[in-house]
Amino acid sequence: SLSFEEKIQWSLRREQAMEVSPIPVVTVQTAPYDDQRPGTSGLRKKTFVFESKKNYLQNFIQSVLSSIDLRDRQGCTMVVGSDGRYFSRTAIEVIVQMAAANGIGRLVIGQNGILSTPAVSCVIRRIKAIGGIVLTASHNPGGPGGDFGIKFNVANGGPAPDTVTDKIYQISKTIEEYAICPDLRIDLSRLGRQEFDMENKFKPFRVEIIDSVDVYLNMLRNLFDFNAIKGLLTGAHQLKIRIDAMNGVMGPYVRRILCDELGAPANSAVNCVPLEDFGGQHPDPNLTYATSLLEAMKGGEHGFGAAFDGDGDRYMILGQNAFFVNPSDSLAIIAANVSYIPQFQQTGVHGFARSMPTSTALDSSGRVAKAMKIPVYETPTGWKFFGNLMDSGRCSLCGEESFGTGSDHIREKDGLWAVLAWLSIIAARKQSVEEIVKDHWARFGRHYYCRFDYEEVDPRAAFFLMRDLEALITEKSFSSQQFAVGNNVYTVEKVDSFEYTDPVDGSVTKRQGLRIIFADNSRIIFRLSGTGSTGSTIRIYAESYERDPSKHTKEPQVIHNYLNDFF
Ligand code: G16
Repeated sequence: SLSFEEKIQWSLRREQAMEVSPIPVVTVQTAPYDDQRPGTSGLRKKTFVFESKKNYLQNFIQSVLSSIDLRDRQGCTMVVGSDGRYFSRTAIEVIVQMAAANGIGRLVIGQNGILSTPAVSCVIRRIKAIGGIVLTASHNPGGPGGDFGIKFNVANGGPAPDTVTDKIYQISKTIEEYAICPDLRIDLSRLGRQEFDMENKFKPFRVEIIDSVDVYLNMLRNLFDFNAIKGLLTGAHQLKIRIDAMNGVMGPYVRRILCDELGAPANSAVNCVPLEDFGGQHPDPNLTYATSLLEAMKGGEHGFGAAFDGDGDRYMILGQNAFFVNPSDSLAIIAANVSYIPQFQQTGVHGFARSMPTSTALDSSGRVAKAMKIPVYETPTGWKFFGNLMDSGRCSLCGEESFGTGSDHIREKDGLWAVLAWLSIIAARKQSVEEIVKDHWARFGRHYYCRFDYEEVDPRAAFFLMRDLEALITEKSFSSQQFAVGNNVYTVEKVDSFEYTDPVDGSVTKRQGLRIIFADNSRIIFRLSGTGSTGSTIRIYAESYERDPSKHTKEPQVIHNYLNDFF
C-alpha cells in the first residue's frame, strides 16, 4: 500500500494527467420543450422540473449557448454564479461541461459556485466577459420542493434584453441535440485556474475559480467613502445595525464588507451561511417574510436594519422600532440625497428611472431633478429595460417597487449598494432613518403605496380577466368618472395599457399593465407578473398621493380600504 506522501504524489499526478488529457465532446439527441420562454428575469420553474424532466436543463443551456454566434464563443469568457440554492452545483457541472463542448474559451466561476447577482454583473463588466449565467430563482424558496431559475446576462452585465431572450426561446422550441463533455470535472472549491485540452478543434478550455467577494468589494470601495461609513458603525456613538442575509448568497458579502471592512460588530449580521433551502424560509426581504428582522428591530436596540433576498439584488430597509422604508420611497430618497454619495459626486447624475408600477415618489422628488434638469424615465417592469438608458449615459440611478434599487455602477439592482447608499446619507445628515423619510415626505408629499398579489391563478382566467378589464376601463364612459372614497374624491384622468418606446433603439414594448391614473396622480395598476413558477400571478398596485404633512402618519394599509370601497 502507498504511504501518505505517495498517495498525495499519485493524486497530484492523476490530477495533472486529467487536466492535460484531451476531453471528448459528445452530441446527445434531445426533444424540445415548449415552455422555456424566459420571464421578467430568466427561466424560473419548480426545481423538480429542472431535476426530473429529461434534458430540461441541458436544452435551455444549449439554447443560451447557441444564441451566441460560434465565432464570438471561441476565446470568449463567461461568468457563472449561483445563490447557493439546491441543484446549483449539479447545474454548474452541466454548464461547465456544455460550455467546453460549445467552444466557450473560459469560464469564471465564484468559489463553491457562490456569486450574488450584483457580483456577477460586476465581474462581467470588470473582466469584459461576453456575458454570464446566474443560477437563482431570486426571492422564491429553494430546495427540492422550491424553485430554481437560470438568468442569462449579456456583455453590459445586465439581464438579456428581449431580442436575446426571444432568440433563446425560439431555439429551445426546435432544439434536437446538445453538445457536452461528460468526463470534464472541475473543483469548485479550489481558487485559481484549471485548464483542459479539448478533443475537438477548439482551443484549451479554461476555468477560473475566483473569490466570491473580492472584485465586488473593490468596486464598492471606489463608490463610497468607507471611512465615513466606518465612523458611523464604530466608536462610542455607533449606529447599531442588524443585517439579515436570510440564509441566501449575501452572507459572505455582509460579513466581509459590513463587518470586516466597515467595522460592524460580528453579531450585527445574522443568517449569514448560504443554505440550499434557505433554512426552509422565503428569502424575500419584505414585511411578510423578513419577520425575524422585523421582530428584532421592534426591540428598539438597533437604529438600522436591512435584509436581502436569495441572490442579493433585492433589499429592505427598516429604521429603529421597525420603521418601514417603502422601496419606492427608498429610491426617491436616495435620488433626493445623491449629493451625499461619493459615487455621484464623482460622476454627476444624468437621469433617474423607475419601472411603471413603482410609485411616482421619484417623480415628485424629481422636482429637485427638474431644477437640476435631470430627466426621469418610466420603463416597463424588468431591470433589463434600464440597461439601454444606462449604457447610453441617460440614467444614473433607478429602481423598482419590488425592493430593488441600483445605479449605473453595474447593470443589476444591488441590495448592498443601496444599504451603503443609505448609510452614507445617514452618516452625512446625522439623522435617523425615520427622520430622513419624514423630512422627505414633508418636502415632497407622501405617496401611500400598496401591492396586492394573486398567485397561482389559472392562466386562462388571468388572461380573460385582463382582457375584460381592459375593455371595461377603456370604455368612453369610464374616463372622467369620479369615485368617492372616505373624504377623498378621485377623478379618472387617464386610462391606458402601458407601452414603452426605448429612447435609445426605438424598440416598442406593449401591454405592460393597465393603468388608471387619477387627477391628483393617484394610480391603480393591474399587471401580470413575469416571475411566478406556477400558473399566473396578477398584481394590483395602488398609489395615493398626499401633500398635506398632517396626513402623513396613516398606515399604508389605508389604501386597502380605499381599494375595497373603489371596487
Ligand atoms: C425580477 C426583475 C425585476 C422585477 C421583478 C418582479 O426581479 O429583475 O426587474 O421587478 O422580477 O417582476 P414581476 O412583477 O414580473 O414578478 P428578481 O429579483 O425576482 O430577479
